[in-house]
Amino acid sequence: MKTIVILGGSFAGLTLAHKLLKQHASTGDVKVIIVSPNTHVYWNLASVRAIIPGQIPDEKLFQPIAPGFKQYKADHFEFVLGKAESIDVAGKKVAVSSATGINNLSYDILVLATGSHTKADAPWKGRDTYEETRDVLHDYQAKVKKASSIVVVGSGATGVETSGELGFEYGKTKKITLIASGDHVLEGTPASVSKTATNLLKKVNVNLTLSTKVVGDAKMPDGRTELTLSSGQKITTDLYLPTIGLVPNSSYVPADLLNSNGFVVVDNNLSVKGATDVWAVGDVSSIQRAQIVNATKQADHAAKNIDLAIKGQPLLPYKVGGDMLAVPVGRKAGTGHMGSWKLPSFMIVMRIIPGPNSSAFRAQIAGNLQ
Ligand SMILES: Cc1cc2nc3c(=O)[nH]c(=O)nc-3n(C[C@H](O)[C@H](O)[C@H](O)COP(=O)(O)OP(=O)(O)OC[C@H]3O[C@@H](n4cnc5c(N)ncnc54)[C@H](O)[C@@H]3O)c2cc1C
Ligand SMILES: *[C@@H]1O[C@H](CO)[C@@H](O)[C@H](O)[C@H]1NC(C)=O
Ligand SMILES: *[C@@H]1O[C@H](CO)[C@@H](O)[C@H](O)[C@H]1NC(C)=O
Ligand SMILES: *[C@@H]1O[C@H](CO)[C@@H](O)[C@H](O)[C@H]1NC(C)=O
Ligand SMILES: *[C@@H]1O[C@H](CO)[C@@H](O)[C@H](O)[C@H]1NC(C)=O
Ligand SMILES: *[C@@H]1O[C@H](CO)[C@@H](O)[C@H](O)[C@H]1NC(C)=O
Ligand SMILES: CC(=O)N[C@H]1CO[C@H](CO)[C@@H](O)[C@@H]1O
Repeated sequence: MKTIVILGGSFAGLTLAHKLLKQHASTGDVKVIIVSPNTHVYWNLASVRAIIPGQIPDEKLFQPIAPGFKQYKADHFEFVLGKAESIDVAGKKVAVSSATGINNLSYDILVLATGSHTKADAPWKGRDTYEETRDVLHDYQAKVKKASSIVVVGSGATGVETSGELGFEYGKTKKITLIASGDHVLEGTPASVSKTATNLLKKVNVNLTLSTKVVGDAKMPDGRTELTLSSGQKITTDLYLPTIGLVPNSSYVPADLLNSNGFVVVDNNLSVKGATDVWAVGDVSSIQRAQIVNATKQADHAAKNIDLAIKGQPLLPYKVGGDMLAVPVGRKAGTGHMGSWKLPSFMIVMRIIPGPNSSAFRAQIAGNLQ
């Protein structure tokens, strides 16, 4: 019996756990233990719309993890509500903090799937616990409702989507501003995609301030925020929503396994470089841009390779796919591209927020996806 410990209970970790459990259901030679501080998965892709009060109910944003694992034998699966604090790679154990204190958990195989968080306080990603994430989200919904001016900073997908959603809902009643350092939005995408996004943002009355950085932010006594711009101009806003800065959740990983940005370095088989029997998938891995599609693809692939490794067979190299991005702007339009092909708006609108209640999401979490 091999004990496989997976750290992180989100898209990558859960996909991998279900895959492994299905692969070994008949042989029963594998026990999967998930360690994660959250009891629910947060459909964070929809957070950009969910901060608008009344748009998406909590039940659609949070899915409980436990029901999906009821289908497996009790001695094949265990969920530990806790956080990895450190790894002893040579001794093959993880120190896990939980309600009962810190305990060492031994593994035969370890998978790092602890994802990332954002520098900003806004609920773009989950907090440690489900309750905390839900409360922060509710807090932001109340702030959005109360604000008469909102400044969003950063014109990557999250910034464009957030200001698009806010403009769609409040463009005529609140002052919505998007500030970006580049001279166009969605830098790195084909010019036509950036142009479409710009036009769509203007259509929903978003004030686009380009080639400008926020160099300072100060909370004022009345709760508003004063922003200092690189132009020297100072503006005050009721609500400041930065969207920049993704940080990998890797503080518990030995530093020699990380790159200079804190991502876990893997080889092309998704195995962690410099460690034995340790794998990494999802946002925490250095191999690809942090996207859910990549996270689940890696999880699928790692499940196959872990299987091959157990059997002592050659591993399969992971192929990094082509570039793709889909950015909804408001509830009725959007833009994006697949390689150099610009995606038509209707495809984005259908795809976006592929539904907190979409069958794919539910199946993923419930382990019904093949
Ligand atoms: C606003 C926004 C919109 C997005 N939209 C899209 C989109 O449209 N398409 C797309 O492809 N991607 C999108 N993404 C990216 C997507 O959210 C991530 O790629 C995805 O969440 C990565 O999944 P993950 O399982 O690797 O990690 P995460 O979802 O970050 O989950 C990490 C898990 O690890 C747990 N954890 C953390 N630390 C520890 C620890 N020490 N011990 C144990 N467990 C721990 C956490 O509690 C959590 O369960 C978006 C991101 C943002 C911020
Ligand atoms: C866990 O293991 C480490 C060494 O790997 C050891 O230093 C520590 O004392 C152990 N902790 C517990 C609670 O057993
Ligand atoms: C847009 O925002 C900038 C500050 O970022 C401000 O100086 C400008 O007056 C605003 N324009 C409109 C039309 O509101
Ligand atoms: C990946 O696996 C293959 C087959 O087992 C192996 O030949 C190769 O060396 C591995 N790659 C690395 C970087 O270790
Ligand atoms: C995954 O990551 C790669 C490499 O960073 C990137 O080009 C691609 O856009 C991402 N998404 C998909 C769907 O492959
Ligand atoms: C979500 O989908 C399921 C099955 O498709 C359906 O039974 C349920 O009512 C939906 N829930 C919500 C909150 O829309
Ligand atoms: C290990 C680690 O860095 N965990 C962090 C993951 O992200 C959450 C949410 O921001 C943080 O609270 C954790 O500390």
